[in-house]
Amino acid sequence: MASFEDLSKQVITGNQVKVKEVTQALIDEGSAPLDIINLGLIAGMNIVGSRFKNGEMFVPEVLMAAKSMSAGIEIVKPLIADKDMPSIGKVLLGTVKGDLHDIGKNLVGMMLESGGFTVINMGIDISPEQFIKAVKEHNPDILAMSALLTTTMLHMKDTIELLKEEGLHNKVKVIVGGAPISQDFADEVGADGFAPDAASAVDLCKKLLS
Ligand code: B1M
Repeated sequence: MASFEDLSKQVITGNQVKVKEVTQALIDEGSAPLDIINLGLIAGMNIVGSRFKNGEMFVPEVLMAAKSMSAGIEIVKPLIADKDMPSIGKVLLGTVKGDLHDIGKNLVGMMLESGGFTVINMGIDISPEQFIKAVKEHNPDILAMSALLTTTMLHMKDTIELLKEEGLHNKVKVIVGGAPISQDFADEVGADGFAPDAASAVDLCKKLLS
């Protein structure tokens, strides 16, 4: 019988084939899709994070773990994203300039989609100018920015300032998130909200639009 522990272990070792196998087995055995993500895939990635921090794992291994986690998520995703659900709002999502981390941001996008939002995922390394251009083009209800590095998080502030300069700040709500981001930081840069994780991001977006 497949287990969440086994799935975490396969993520840690970066074994994409096994991650896919165990993910599929958990689905077949009736595990809830969100449990597979939270208790298996993310739990494994969290361990990778602390090992990376302690110098016990290195970038190539972390990348393999990240790829295997994404491979698992791709299998679970169709089970929780209900494309037929009417959209309750449009969210423009991206990782800020200079930042290549996208696993958490993609998870936020996936959860928002499953929560009924239309998500335009711009990807990584998005400059303030690119965000503004996309806001003008897509007219989203919410601009959602992710940052994982203390060196890139200040681009959130730059983007919000540019939004204000362009007279767009009243037309779109701004939310921020990512490991180094806090409510204090969000307040400081003038964001409308902060969410510590993907599930909270969905609640926050719903609250901001209600
Ligand atoms: Co990077 N990295 N990394 N890395 N990496 C961190 C972030 C780090 C904390 C590791 C460490 O030292 N402990 C550290 C940052 C230190 C700091 O600034 N304080 C770090 C570093 C230093 C670096 C490099 C500089 C390393 C180097 O080259 N020397 C480099 C920078 C590259 C760049 O971006 N320019 C780098 C590179 C990489 C990889 C490419 C190898 C890879 C990224 C692969 C990818 O994303 N495609 C990577 C990874 C995987 C990590 C760790 C290990 C894991 C990140 C992750 O995916 N976590 C990470 C350590 C850690 O976080 N424990 C680390 C799982 C993911 C589900 O969580 O992204 O936090 P997370 O998202 C969460 C919440 O934060 C939140 O919801 C998500 C899920 O609930 N959330 C939001 C995220 N965005 C949100 C937006 C919202 C709301 C919530 O609203 C808009």
